[in-house]
Amino acid sequence: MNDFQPLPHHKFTFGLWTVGNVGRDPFGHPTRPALSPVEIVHLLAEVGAYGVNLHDNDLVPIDATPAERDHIVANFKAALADTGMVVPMATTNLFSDPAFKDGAFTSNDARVRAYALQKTMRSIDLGVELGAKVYVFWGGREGTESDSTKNPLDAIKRMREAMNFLCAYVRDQGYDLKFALEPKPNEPRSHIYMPTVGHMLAFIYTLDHPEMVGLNPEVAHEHMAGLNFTHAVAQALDAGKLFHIDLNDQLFGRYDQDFRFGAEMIKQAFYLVKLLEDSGYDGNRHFDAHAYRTSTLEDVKAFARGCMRTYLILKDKVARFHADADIQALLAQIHADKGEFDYLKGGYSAEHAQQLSATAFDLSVLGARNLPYEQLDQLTIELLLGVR
Ligand code: GCO
Ligand code: MN
Ligand code: MN
Repeated sequence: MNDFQPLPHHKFTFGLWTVGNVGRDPFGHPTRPALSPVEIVHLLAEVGAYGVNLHDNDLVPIDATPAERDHIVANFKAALADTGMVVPMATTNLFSDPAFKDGAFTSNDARVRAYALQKTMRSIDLGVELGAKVYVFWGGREGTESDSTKNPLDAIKRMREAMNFLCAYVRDQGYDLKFALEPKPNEPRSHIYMPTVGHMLAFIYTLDHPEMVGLNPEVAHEHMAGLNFTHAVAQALDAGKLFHIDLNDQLFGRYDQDFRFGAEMIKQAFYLVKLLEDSGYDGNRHFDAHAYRTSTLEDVKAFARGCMRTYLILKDKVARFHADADIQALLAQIHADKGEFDYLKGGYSAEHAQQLSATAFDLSVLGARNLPYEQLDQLTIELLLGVR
């Protein structure tokens, strides 16, 4: 009997900012009290998470003295030791302070760009001290409202220079750390540079050390752009660049919702879990989501449990999909292949080209094939609805 209990090997993680979200939105004040980082570690341990991720300032206030920093970090490490929680990922807050109102690495102001680099170096040091192996970059302010204000070519160049500088810093320190870039199309800027997984993937190959840099795709961000998230993740996996993943849920065409994983688009969530599980992805499953603004503490815990439980239920559905005789029979029918074109798997050769040129294709036969996709999709829906 599968009880859908989260276990450490599932690698379920949450950010301090996720279950710590106080319910503030652009129209209203917080609806629940702030929890301290130590309280959040205990909450996450209680609900069965494996790890906790953080921005530098989720833990250490931006104006803390070095002594205050050391004291806070020591308390946090004690909470990790008490609970067995780990810190697999860390990141920098380059968006809250008004200094970053026109971006961090892409700001028009060289002083802001330099400060962003310095802040990130310190935050990388903190992340490594806490054990992080993945360092995320989400450039929420790296964009514009008006393109009169910034030349996009300058912005992309500045972003590249920043990544190259920080990769070199990590190498120079001898840190065992990879970077994961997180694209988002908009919010909080009207337009954010390199807005989707595809854009960011292309950017990575322009860096000095592309082998150190991969992606942190997020469900909500591709959905905000109206894109198929599973296809985006597949492209990252295919390139060997899925270094991390942010799971949540989000309807197309809405504000940045950050809902509980699987809360809205259950079919898309199923195909995503199927891809992650079938591909053997062994990184963290990080939930970058928060509870509804209407929730109080008990409901925040239910939110966190719900993210993990839905993932595990969908993982079970994936196993049922693979074991379902009717589904597998349809797939076998769809993929039936007499092997007459197996020679093309060997790629191009002059003989293959000649053989192919000499082949006659009967388009009426190809066009008349029965593709039982309605049947297959209905069986998938019935499986998800729990009647098979
Ligand atoms: C958002 C982003 C952030 C980042 C976080 C970690 O839409 O606000 O998803 O939550 O993931 O800053 O880099
Ligand atoms: Mn997001
Ligand atoms: Mn995110």
